[in-house]
Amino acid sequence: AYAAIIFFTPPPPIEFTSERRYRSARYTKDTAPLPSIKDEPSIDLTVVIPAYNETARLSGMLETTLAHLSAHPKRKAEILIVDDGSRDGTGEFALKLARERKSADIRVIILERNRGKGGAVRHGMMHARGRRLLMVDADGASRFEDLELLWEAMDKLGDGPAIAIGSRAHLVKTDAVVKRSLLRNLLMYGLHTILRIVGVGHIRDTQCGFKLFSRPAAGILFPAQRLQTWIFDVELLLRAKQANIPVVEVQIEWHEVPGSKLNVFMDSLQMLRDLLVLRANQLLGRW
Ligand SMILES: Nc1nc2c(ncn2[C@@H]2O[C@H](COP(=O)(O)OP(=O)(O)OP(=O)(O)O)[C@@H](O)[C@H]2O)c(=O)[nH]1
Ligand SMILES: *[C@@H]1O[C@H](CO)[C@@H](O)[C@H](O)[C@H]1NC(C)=O
Repeated sequence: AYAAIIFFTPPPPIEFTSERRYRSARYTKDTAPLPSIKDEPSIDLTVVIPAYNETARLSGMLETTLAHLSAHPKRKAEILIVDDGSRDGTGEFALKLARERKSADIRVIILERNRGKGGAVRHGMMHARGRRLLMVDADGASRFEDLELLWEAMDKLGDGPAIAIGSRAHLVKTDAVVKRSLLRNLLMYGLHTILRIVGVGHIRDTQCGFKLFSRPAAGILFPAQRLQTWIFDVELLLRAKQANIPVVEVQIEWHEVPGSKLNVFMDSLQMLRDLLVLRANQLLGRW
């Protein structure tokens, strides 16, 4: 069993030198070095957008994001688009969008190899400048304006480590979820059962792609994060529980967006494997 755990445990992520640099409207040809999560914050908010093959969905999502951010001019914000080794030119496309919107602070980081959503989010968080850090999916499934709900919830948690996460649990009985395929819903209930066993049963929706971290919380969680795949949220929430970081769930709007790249069968198997890897490594004290 021990050998199996070692075998299935992913190695720590390798960061290529090129991935420590970003491009932007100012740096289209060359690149500039990225800061570290260990540094002091220099702006109010970082929005991390993991993007894999997102040329179709990114521009609409970015549009609403920028519209909302410009409605709050006092809050200095940056957008970090992390191209997760896409093969459809997402990085170049993101850079084109950044050039079109020069006034916005958009940075594009291109990962050499595909890591998975967890790896892409982690990478963005490790190189963010914000006092608060938001992760949000590139598909625009969440309503970006709901950032304000997370923001207020975090204000109540104080200045230390804190997490405010979007929750879709209140939508379970509504069309948004009922209209999903039966298989997807069955898997959702299966996942809930396993999550209770893993130790994050107190969180009603672990998988929502809309989560806000205070910089102290991000500085504790992301350097330690090991899972690069879909289930990395669970690892973060479990680590938060162990570190006594307060987590508040906030109800947000959500609508299914066509074009999901989640492969229901294969990715469920992978999630199950990674949950076991996570729990086993924790029980053994390796993580
Ligand atoms: N599929 C996939 N998405 C990735 C990867 N790396 C980063 N992402 C990003 O992760 C986010 C979520 O991916 P989606 O394919 O939209 O997932 P989804 O099934 O729509 O998830 P829900 O919106 O929660 O239903 C998107 O912003 C992707 O671009 C990867 O390796 N594979
Ligand atoms: C990403 O795009 C490339 C090129 O279009 C394609 O070969 C690959 O299968 C895509 N990956 C996913 C998961 O859709």
